[in-house]
Amino acid sequence: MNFKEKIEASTQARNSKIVLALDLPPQKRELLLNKATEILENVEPYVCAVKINRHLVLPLGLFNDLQKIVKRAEDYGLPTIMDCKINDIGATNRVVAQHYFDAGFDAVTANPFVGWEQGLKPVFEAAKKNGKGVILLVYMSHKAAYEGYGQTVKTESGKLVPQYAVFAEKALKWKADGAVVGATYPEKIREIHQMLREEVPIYSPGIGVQGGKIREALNAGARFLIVGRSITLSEEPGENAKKLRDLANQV
Ligand code: BMP
Repeated sequence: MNFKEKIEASTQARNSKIVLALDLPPQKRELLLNKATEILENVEPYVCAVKINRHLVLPLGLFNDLQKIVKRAEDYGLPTIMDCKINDIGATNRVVAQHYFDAGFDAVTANPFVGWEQGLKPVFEAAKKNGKGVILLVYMSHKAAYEGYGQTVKTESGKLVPQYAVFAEKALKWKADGAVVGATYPEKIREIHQMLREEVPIYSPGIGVQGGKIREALNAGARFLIVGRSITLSEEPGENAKKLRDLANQV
């Protein structure tokens, strides 16, 4: 099973489109590990995957305490995504991706801005070799996203198009396992979904704290909803994850 099939099977089996972004603010290493583990335990029945960011990798260490979290997610049968937004020369990208795959992650995120040859090609090759996935950034959720993802660029044939349309085309051409489009821009999700259709599922972060709405994101074509602080910083992460899952299932 490739990553796309793996997360699709998980979303069906668990009846959830929510990807938990297991992000926590800085705190003592031991507290952080305990808190992250506790949240994962409570939230696990209501999500289809776990996304980990440098919030945990930096303080816990990839081949150190973080392994306990990755292993636990795996034991629950949850696919894991390392949100490393790979963005360097190919030789470096290959090493970075390989470390995350060796640490047990099922997929990595990457920035299509670096291009293919000596850019992301080695990442896609490493993913294929290891049976892992690559999810590309297509339009981010933050306010300034238009400055990069929204700028007008000239294609090789001289046509003027938005940057995100070029990235969506790359996602199709490179057979990416997913495309990140912010829930804060449902109109962009709609437009990008029309290009990607069911071939490349849209992962949509920015729900809750950043202002994105579950209903709008799903109606526009998002397949998965990435949710962090609305769950991780709440008094009852499990209850909140359940509410968000149920809300998503009503759409
Ligand atoms: P939150 O739900 O707390 O806003 O967290 C969203 C998560 O998704 C964070 O880990 C963030 O780094 C990530 N993310 C995002 O918010 N917008 C993007 O466009 C891409 C992301 O990876």
